[in-house]
Amino acid sequence: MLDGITKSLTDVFKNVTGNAKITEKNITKALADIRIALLEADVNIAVVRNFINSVTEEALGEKVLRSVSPQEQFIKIIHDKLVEVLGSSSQELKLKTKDTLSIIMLAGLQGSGKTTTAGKIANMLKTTQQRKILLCACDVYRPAAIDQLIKVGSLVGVEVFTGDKKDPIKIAKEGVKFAKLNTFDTVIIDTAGRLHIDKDMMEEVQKISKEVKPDEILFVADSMTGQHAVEIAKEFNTVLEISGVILTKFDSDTRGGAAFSIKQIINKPIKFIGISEKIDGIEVFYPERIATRILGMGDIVSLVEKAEKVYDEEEAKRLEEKIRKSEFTLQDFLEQLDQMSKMGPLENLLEMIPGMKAQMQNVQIDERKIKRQKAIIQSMTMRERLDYRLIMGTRKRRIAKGSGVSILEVDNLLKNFQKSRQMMKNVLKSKGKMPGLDMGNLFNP
Ligand SMILES: Nc1nc2c(ncn2[C@@H]2O[C@H](COP(=O)(O)OP(=O)(O)OP(=O)(O)O)[C@@H](O)[C@H]2O)c(=O)[nH]1
Ligand SMILES: [Mg+2]
Repeated sequence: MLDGITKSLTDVFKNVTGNAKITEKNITKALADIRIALLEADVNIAVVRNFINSVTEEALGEKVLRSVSPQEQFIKIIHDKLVEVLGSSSQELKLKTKDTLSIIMLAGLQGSGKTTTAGKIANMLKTTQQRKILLCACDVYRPAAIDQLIKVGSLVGVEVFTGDKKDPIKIAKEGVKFAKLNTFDTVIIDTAGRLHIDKDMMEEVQKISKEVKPDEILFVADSMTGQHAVEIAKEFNTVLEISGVILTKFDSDTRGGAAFSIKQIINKPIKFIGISEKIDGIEVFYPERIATRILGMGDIVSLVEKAEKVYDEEEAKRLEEKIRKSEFTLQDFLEQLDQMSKMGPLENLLEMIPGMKAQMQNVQIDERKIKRQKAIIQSMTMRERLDYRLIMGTRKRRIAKGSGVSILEVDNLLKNFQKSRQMMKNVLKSKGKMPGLDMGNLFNP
């Protein structure tokens, strides 16, 4: 699974060497190679473009860690972006509690694995949640389809509702009724596959869905079909409220295109992957694990994570020292604001300073204000940033003009800066025991 892309990426990383920091020049080649690797893995072109852009942006703005190489840092960035593309976190089925009937409907192309997956989900919910499950056979077109579901049902040990074996919508409706009458808590509806997107068949799933209002409509996609699966998913997503995707045949030699593209293009989470033909061949989809598997570089990723933590701790100590000595300058403040725009580590940073956390609780961080404050400080000369006392009348006017704000705003920033600096110092002195301090001042004037 995903071997091709893993190998290409491994080769790319071998080539990102040197000890300088990450620069546009030394990653251009790597990014070009990654782009090719992703396209070869059949990832959607728009997804590839976004991926490369966000990696570039992140890599170039990255703080340089002393204890790891730029190569290692770069790998960590790729890893994090992969996780993001794949969906960030795992997603569970959203079912009702057992005292109310939950309905799951499966839809997808012919041979994508719907019937097999219906059995796998039934088995999973039965064994892990002790649910009482009814499988509902709504594929009346392929002669052996109903028998196949009956076989799956007996393998798992759950009942199968077949109804009149003629009208899929009626079967679904009656199946649900039957389930309610007979105290089942979950119905799983297996639908007919389509060779291509076919209007009548699409209407049929749409009708079933309208009739029984499933809690989960899962689009079942064969991961071997690569990007093609994304196009199909898009079509299904327009007629159905798809709640999640299941990628089957992940055990096969898939190039990964589907996994990479689906979440980004239709913005629906991949919930499970099928990993064998067997009834227990289903796994929760963990973006983090898949990314690590693709990169095959879990060690490096955790190494960089550790280094980042050390860096943040050192940074916090440095900051603490500066505050103590009243050396915390507007330039420091600007750097913190920069950090804050990147995923808000400032909070984390300040939290590490003893006693600071409690003071940070009511701080609301307003992006626009942060931007304006940054603009104001950026309009100052370095000398001014290092010593705010140099900023007098005419210089204030120049700064205000340079950053497109009023003089009053510049004044406010300076006032708040001084006040907050003193407050932070006091907090440190009293180790957080001083009540009533509002740290929000500095960030939220
Ligand atoms: N290796 C592997 N095979 C799978 C997986 N899921 C399904 N299959 C196989 O794929 C084939 C098709 O599966 P079905 O469950 O019949 O597919 P379907 O979507 O119900 O097909 P139709 O009812 O014809 O639309 C079967 O041979 C399954 O054993 C999987 O995760 N891994
Ligand atoms: Mg089937």
